[in-house]
Amino acid sequence: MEKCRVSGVKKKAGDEASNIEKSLVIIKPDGVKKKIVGEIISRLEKENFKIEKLKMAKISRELACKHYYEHKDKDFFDPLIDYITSGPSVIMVVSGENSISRIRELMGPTDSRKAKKGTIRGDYGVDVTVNVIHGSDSPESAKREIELFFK
Ligand code: RTP
Ligand code: MG
Repeated sequence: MEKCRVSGVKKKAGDEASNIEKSLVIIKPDGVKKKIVGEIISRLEKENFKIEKLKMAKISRELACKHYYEHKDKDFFDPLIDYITSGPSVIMVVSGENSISRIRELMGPTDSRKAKKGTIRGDYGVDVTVNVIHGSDSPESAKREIELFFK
């Protein structure tokens, strides 16, 4: 009998390029207070991202410190923890093609004052601290953060 020739199996167009990633996205307390939760989710969905998990919670100081552990020695750490725990946030697992870098593009840079109009931070952020949204910055961070918030 003729052997199956795996190399002869045709893949669907675009299969090679597929890189579906999961990202942890947080609509921070200022975003919830401004009533732009729907607007932000809509922007993600219009870019064909899938909302896999979603919950609303006031992040505890303990969880916030774990999440932002990499910044623990920075001057802005205490104000950052005060800000992220100041009210309810919306916490999501979002998936899609190259979602990590593409979501960070939609967000805009950390400093809202430097973010272009049309980005989430450019349209709704206040400054370098109060900036509406968090998105994972690497596959390793995404895995760690998703386990932290959705264990
Ligand atoms: P995020 O982690 O929240 O997605 O933000 P990011 O990657 O754009 O920025 P990162 O450097 O990781 O900083 C985390 C959050 O800390 C606050 N921050 N304040 N100089 C400051 O006062 C300062 N720098 C950063 C922001 O809320 C930033 O999103
Ligand atoms: Mg970050």
